[in-house]
Amino acid sequence: MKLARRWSVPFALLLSATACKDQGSQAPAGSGGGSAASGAVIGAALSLTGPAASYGAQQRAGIQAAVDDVNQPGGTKLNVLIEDDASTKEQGITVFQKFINRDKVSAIIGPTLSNTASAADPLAQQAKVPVLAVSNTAATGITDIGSYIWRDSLTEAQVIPGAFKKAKEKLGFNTAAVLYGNDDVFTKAGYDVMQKALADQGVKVLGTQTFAKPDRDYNAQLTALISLKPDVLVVSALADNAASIVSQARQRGWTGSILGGNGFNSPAFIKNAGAAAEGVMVGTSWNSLSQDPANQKFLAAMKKAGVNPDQFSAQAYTGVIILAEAIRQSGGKTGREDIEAGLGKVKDLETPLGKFSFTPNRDARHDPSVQQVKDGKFQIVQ
Ligand code: 1QQ
Repeated sequence: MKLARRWSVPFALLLSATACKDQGSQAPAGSGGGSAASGAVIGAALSLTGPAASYGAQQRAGIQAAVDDVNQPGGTKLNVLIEDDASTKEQGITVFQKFINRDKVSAIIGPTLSNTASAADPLAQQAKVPVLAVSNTAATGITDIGSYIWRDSLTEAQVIPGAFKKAKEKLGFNTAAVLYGNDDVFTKAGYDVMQKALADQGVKVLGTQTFAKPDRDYNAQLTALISLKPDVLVVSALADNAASIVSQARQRGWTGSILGGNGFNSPAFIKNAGAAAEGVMVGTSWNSLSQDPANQKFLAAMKKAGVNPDQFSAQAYTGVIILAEAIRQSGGKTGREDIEAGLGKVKDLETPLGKFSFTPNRDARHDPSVQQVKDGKFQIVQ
């Protein structure tokens, strides 16, 4: 493990890319956040192992690229400590405790899953440490935890209704069958939003089945759903489960369309599902085709890092940019309360996600897009 660089620059937020490079790197002892002498330290709780690891790897790359971009001479300097939340509530709590009490971070990015956030965020709220979620999309139960919890990730409720509307226009369907994970805050919340969006668009749900994250065989559920002869299959799942579900549906002879939720927005889903992923449609927070200079800068940074970017790296990169802006809005002060106050002043910030502001409830506000898998890649649906 490399130690984070430290500068004695008053009011500079020290961002060290080196701290991000080692998976599961521990905080350098004594690198407490928020002191003027050492600059501020930001903790990032990311799923580097477990079922959400494909998202965490992209998030780490996005944070690292943003740190390099922000950490220019004359710019805000940040030191981001990355820890593995292992895709679980328990490890998420442990990492948050470490960030809050030992590292004394000024703010926390993450955790990756809404499921983990629902358990860990209350600790930060209690300790008055601002949290910026960069991938939590459960519509309720995240920013509702309290005034220190913010997010730059659009919720499923902000993305799915529009995505399903566009899918209906493009694909034309009147009936659906639904499969969702019932042991995860995000997959359950996504299901609630999907059900409402289908009803609002006059789509009849012929049947609903559930699975749990450790499941690997979905044939019983898929056989039941396919026998109902729906026009479309709708799935709320994390990327690992999603890839197996889509593959097994195709193996069972399903040739119809498949609509996913945010869990599908990972190239890992396409890689693991292979040809079975073709045609899958999903709403997304990130328009990869955006010509906005902020997105072009992000794409160039990821290219330089040798990483094929996705929505999760774009949102994580944006998280760092937002924290840097919050510090700028606070006149360069990096304490917990300074960042909290600065976040409240972030408005119309140019980011890879588009012009970004927070809603009064500290949720994200920017335009979503829709993408579809074509030729083994996500392509933006115009
Ligand atoms: C959540 C999600 C996951 C699919 C991605 C991290 O959106 O848990 O809220």
